[in-house]
Amino acid sequence: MANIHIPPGWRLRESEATPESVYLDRRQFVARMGGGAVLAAASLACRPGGAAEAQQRGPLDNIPDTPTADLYPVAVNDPRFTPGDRHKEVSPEEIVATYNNFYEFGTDKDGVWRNVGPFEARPWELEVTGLVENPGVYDLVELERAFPLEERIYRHRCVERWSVVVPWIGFPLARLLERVQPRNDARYVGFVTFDRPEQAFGQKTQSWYKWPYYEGLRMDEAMNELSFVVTGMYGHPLQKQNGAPVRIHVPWKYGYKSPKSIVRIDVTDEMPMTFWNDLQPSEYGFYSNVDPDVPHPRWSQAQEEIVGTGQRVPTLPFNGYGEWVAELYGGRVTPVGDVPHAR
Ligand SMILES: Nc1nc2c(c(=O)[nH]1)N[C@H]1C(S)=C(S)[C@@H](COP(=O)(O)O)O[C@H]1N2
Ligand SMILES: [Mo]
Repeated sequence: MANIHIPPGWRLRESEATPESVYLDRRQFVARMGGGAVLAAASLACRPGGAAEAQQRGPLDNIPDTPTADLYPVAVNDPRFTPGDRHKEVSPEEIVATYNNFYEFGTDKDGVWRNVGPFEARPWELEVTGLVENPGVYDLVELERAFPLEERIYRHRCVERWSVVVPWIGFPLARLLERVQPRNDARYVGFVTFDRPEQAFGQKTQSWYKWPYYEGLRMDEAMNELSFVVTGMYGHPLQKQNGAPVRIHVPWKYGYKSPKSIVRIDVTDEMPMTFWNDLQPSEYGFYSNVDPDVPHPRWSQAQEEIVGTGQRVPTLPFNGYGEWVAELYGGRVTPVGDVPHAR
């Protein structure tokens, strides 16, 4: 396509990249949420979900009903995975549920939660295809009950230079892959998100994106103990705006490497295409490890804002998870050739 559309959030100049919410203290922020619902009602009237529903439903009211609700919260939280000395404070759920990237529901970060109403996130099937001994379509409920669920407090670092700390609930992707048994020739794992323009107005109206959203990992990355299949957050099943009912979280990579609401996992012998790499390969690589020393072509990655705190902190190589993953890349953070501007 001749015209590359850069998402609005990423078009910001360096000085403008600070999210609005970090300027507001918590009281102001919550007050604005309440007032915002009334203001937003007029513009929402023409959107799926409608004004009435938006006024009734708050940002924390987007947990789909599930017969697995009894599994949440979980008791297991292995402190080995919890961030160490820096940016370790868990972000309030009000922040994580109202400041989202999920372009299927529009590009306004604080509007996503208002637009997810029509999205039917349960029941849900997850298909595993490709180079595995046990391909198949799995009911998500079955998977939630098959693997012990645990909580992982992970840093999430968006390429736009904001970060949050989230208590996710789920199970390691490695457990699922062990169950389906990749064949010897399997080298990559691809993920594909739902395709439902009737339920996700961003898929219907933003035709310049190549829906559905797709991502991927190398097999050894996917098998790393950190790579997580997420079905819950903050002690309950996932909110729709955070990728209900099942998403991936890969904490040492930029946020776009963690696809939400996935319906398929493809095990392949070729490197899969990914949504952002496909759209803008000069800016977004396949590996996309968090790297403070490789600036985005349009902004530095040396620092990040912790959303909701007003704090700006140095960004860490591999987002602070180097001890788990540096060996996968021979010590380099950004592999050679991942993005053309990296040295
Ligand atoms: N399906 C899908 N997954 C997605 C995205 C998206 O637009 N669609 N955005 C990505 C980006 S850029 C980020 S930063 C994270 C945001 O996750 P959060 O809103 O739960 O914090 O989701 C990632 N996964
Ligand atoms: Mo992101």
